[in-house]
Amino acid sequence: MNLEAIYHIDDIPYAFAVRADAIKVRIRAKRGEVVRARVLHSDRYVPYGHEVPLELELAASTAAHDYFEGLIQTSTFRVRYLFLLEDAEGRAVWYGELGASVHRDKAGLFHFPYLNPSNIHEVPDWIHDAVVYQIFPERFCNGDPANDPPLTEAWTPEARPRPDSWYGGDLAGIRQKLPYLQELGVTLMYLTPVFLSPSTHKYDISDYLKIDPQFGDMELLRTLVAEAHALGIRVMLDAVFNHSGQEFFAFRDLVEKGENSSYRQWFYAEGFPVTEEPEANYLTFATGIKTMPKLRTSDAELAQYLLEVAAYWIRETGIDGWRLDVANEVDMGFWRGFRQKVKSVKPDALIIGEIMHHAGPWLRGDQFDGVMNYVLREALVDFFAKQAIGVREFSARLALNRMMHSDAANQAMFNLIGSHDTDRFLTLCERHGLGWNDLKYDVERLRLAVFFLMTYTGMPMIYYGDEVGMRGGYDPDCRRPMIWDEEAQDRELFGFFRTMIALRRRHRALRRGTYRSWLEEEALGVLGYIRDDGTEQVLAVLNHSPNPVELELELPAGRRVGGMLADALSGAVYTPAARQVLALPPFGCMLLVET
Ligand code: ARE
Ligand code: CA
Repeated sequence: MNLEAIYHIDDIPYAFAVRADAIKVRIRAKRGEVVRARVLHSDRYVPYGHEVPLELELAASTAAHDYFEGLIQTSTFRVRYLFLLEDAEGRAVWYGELGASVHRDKAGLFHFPYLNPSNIHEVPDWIHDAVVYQIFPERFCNGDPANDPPLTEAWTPEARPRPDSWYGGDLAGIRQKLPYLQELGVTLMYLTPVFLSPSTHKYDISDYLKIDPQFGDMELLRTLVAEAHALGIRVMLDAVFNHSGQEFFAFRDLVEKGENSSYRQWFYAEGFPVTEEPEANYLTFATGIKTMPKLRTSDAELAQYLLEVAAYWIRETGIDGWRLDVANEVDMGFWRGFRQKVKSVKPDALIIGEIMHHAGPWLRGDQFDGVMNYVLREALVDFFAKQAIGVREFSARLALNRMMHSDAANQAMFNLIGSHDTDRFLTLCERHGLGWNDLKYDVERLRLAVFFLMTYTGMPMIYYGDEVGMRGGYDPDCRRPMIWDEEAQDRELFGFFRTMIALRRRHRALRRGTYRSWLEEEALGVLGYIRDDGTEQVLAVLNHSPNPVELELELPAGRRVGGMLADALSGAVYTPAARQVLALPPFGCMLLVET
């Protein structure tokens, strides 16, 4: 056995509390080597030798590793454990706090000393059922021409925005389109910033306590939230606390009073007087973005101000959470206070960090619930849009992404295929068109990605307009005004989004079940996986190739239910049989559910 590959630490994501009386443990080993994995556990204070064995399940695999996991129940909240791994030849290795050994006594024991409530990464229960819709307010719908900015351009499907184009979208427009969102089936909308700011994107905030008049006012936001709630749709706003805009009162004070400003500690002035032109002598977002002076969130006074802002909008308008801009560059101590504040005002508020890379340090339960899952998006783009990786690599990348986090964090991810910061997915498909026999299959690959998103673990997020086939390259092209003209929309695609959302909402296993890879047919390009919530099992199969495939497949071993299976998409019914022949068209998919 490859001892070098075995890994476990008594910390997230290898050991974490999942409930008041249970912890999950994971252990990693070389792929294909361990045929049986067990954890032996007991209360920390019972004499050695009284440990209870628990069989671990193979939860995920990457090219190099297998991950096994299991749930340890504890009635005393004190857990001591060690692993026992066996290979195909029956050789056994013990693994504990002292490392790997063939002698149990030399391996030592891991400890989960006490399961205190604060060990649990608590996420709001409603997130499991959420389907998210992201809105860029300036571009979603213009419901009130009276508040349009002076240079508002025509809202047409041909519009191609520049960084400073205006189209007049606003809160009144979002309000008008609530029935549309309800028809689509989404249950949470996330709006990029709506506060006073000179730009179209409003990430350079002038006043954190005021809605930009181009969008509406506080009263209108309150109405929008109330009406959305009445339709079962929650609302999240964007908190931009990494930096302010240049017009923010505290920054103006700093520029005016320099060293003597009471807000000196709120920013990072590199010299005095503070100058904005031609070069900024203060730290900013990214490099040289002088419109966005960086905020010193480690400053207690500033922190208190911003926490009040966060609480204010929840109290005043009833919003259901915050998406946090540039979340990984803000002080972590600030985020801990933020979580306490937000959850004290609204215990089931959702906190989502914007982190484009691995986010483990922020997802330990003391800062965010989840993040915008750009790591997943990269895998979806490489697999579905670019066709740059095969089934096994895709599955491995999903696995690694999941195994880096606790279950709660995985469930609280905003799983996206695109956003206001990326190329649109359909455009990426087109750019990487296949072109075989003039069959491009671009929309089909978008559909397949959506099929995946709606059947995967975590919250699916739709970027406005993707559901009607909108196109667009990188910022600002991905922010074209929403296409409302039904003639110009892809209605069939809209129907597919709707169907997939409805299926997710109908099948609890798709929302709350475990995810297990089931088929990885590299040569055929077929991926199959199982979602299982303990009472229901749903099997998803997708053909990631331009060829029709027929495959005789073995239903997963240990299937609890022997009933008939039906493809929830086509309605085709399969009689129970150990082996089953399934046919999938190019880029086709099926969702087998029990009937
Ligand atoms: C403007 C231009 C862009 C240009 C950018 C940077 O329009 O073409 O690329 O400046 O020079 C907001 C506006 C943007 C605006 C920006 C600056 O929406 O239109 O862009 O302000 O004025 C990193 C951060 C991540 C951040 C992205 C943009 O880690 O947090 O950059 N995303 C948030 C928001 C943005 C917003 C801001 C931050 C600023 O979602 O909309 O921009 O408030 C790799 C890196 C990532 C990097 C990413 C950039 O993946 O690893 O760390 O993200 O590229 O795409
Ligand atoms: Ca308007």
